[in-house]
Amino acid sequence: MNKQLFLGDEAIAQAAIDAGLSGVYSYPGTPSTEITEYIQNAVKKEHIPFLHAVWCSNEKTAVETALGMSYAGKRTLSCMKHVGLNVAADAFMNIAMTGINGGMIIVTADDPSMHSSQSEQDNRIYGNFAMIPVFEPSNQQEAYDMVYEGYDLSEKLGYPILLRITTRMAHSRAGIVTRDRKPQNPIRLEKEAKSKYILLPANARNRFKRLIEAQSAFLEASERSKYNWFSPPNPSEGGASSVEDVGRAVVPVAPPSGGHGRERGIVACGIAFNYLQENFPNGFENPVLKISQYPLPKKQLLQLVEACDEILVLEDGFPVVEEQLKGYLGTGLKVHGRLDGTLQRDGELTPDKVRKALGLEVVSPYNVPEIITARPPALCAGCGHRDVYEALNEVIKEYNAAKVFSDIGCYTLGALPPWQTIDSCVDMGASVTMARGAADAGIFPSVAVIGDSTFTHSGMTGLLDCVNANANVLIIISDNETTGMTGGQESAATGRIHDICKGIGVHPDHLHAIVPLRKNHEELKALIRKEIEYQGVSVIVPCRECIQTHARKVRKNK
Ligand SMILES: Cc1ncc(C[n+]2csc(CCOP(=O)(O)OP(=O)(O)O)c2C)c(N)n1
Ligand code: SF4
Repeated sequence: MNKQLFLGDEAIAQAAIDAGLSGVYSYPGTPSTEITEYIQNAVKKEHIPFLHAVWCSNEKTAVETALGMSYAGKRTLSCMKHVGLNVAADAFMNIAMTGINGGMIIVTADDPSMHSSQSEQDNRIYGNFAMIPVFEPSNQQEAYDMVYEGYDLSEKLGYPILLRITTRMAHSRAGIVTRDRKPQNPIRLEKEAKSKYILLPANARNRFKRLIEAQSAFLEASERSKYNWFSPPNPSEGGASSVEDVGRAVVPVAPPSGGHGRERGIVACGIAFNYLQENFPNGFENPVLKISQYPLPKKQLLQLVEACDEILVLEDGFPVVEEQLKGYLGTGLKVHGRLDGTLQRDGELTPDKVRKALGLEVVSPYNVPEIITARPPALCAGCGHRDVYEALNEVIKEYNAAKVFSDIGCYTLGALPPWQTIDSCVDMGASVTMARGAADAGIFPSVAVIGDSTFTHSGMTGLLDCVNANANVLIIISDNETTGMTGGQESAATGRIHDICKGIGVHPDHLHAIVPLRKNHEELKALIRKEIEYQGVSVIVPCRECIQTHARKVRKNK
């Protein structure tokens, strides 16, 4: 038996390698980034042949590339943070129509409580929307097993699987039992490939019918899944159940106490099951339905409903299951959870919140010592973004109504003191497009500040719109030659940002490169001033490597 300590992200990565992965295609985003990084490191360390581990320009290109590998019959993975699936959604929804050939798993790492995100979003809804199976592990070992076995299921069903994890699952460690490594699939093309992948209306209608027909197989897979199980009340005791009752149960169940029993059943989804276990280390007192695979296992749900008058739904994220239960189980059954206030509607689920929802006293053994105070994030000393904001601030002060639309990356910290330069940060690429819209509305000067990775992810098309419209905007691409915010992954167009802008059609007279250093402060200010005054599209590319990425490279070379 090989047991190793892994982060949830690492367990997923190792499982994919062990399952015979041929390609991981991703775009970085906390808390998913470590999956792809782990595979990249493993490829280097173990010299795994024919395993591609690649950062793509964005999540959509990543998922589509993964589909190309699956088309050839090989196993593939694509990982992203929750908002990344919004970017990949066009591909994602249509892959549910085409189906797959080689096994395909798409990982969405959701971030309830928004520890490092601009929105809270539960991507189980995307799985439901696309009508494909969803896995939601309750612990890291399950995450490993689900990925290891998930490729077989994906190939058997002919559809991709969405693996949904949350921040705690991704970033906490557990001992993982790993399994034997399988060989990669050979290239294996399908006979009916054209009718499957050419989604012309006639084919697409057939494919959608197939997807609808496949739902019964997905439901059967959920109902038979070892990751979903119902622990019924023991009929003779009138309360708790025994381990034997649940077949694959992983927790012993204690005798009933204090009048708890069959009247209140608990549905615990994904990591919420883990939190429930934490509160009942000696076994559950209520009937429990554990759910880690979707579509919802109807058979087990009906068993739970028969055994209980009320149901408490524990899930980390949106009230996805709670809403479905309220809908399809009809009236007469009380369903509690995030919708009726038993649990807080927003924010991450925690063992203490579960405890409170169960009506138990919350005693937190961990108090944060007073000496620890909150420290707001800040740009590193010596960061090139600082030089950009210092110059920009001095120039825009000369105008009454300047607006600076920004984007997502380290440079978003320009929102905070001492700079407080930026007026927006919405979604990747929105700086350029919002600046154009505001300019159209009459805002002057209308400036965008965007990072290099964000620019190649989603800013380039917006710049083309600006060029086509000859919008009166100044776009500053603050190029630090890396994807700084997520830990310094390579940026898709390092060394080529200037040429890309030229290719998009920015006039060479209004396209400038400069090194953002104190000694160039006056020159940068003069450039900004000059280009604000130009009536049309101007782009300034201040370019200096992120000092953290640079320091990492130096350490590595030593
Ligand atoms: C759709 C989406 N994907 C991924 C992320 C995670 N993310 C936030 S900023 C960023 C890129 C930052 O790189 P860059 O634009 O070069 O700016 P830097 O942090 O280097 O200053 C990423 C990948 C996100 N917020 N949204
Ligand atoms: S990590 Fe790099 S880009 Fe981010 S603040 Fe630090 S120096 Fe600047």
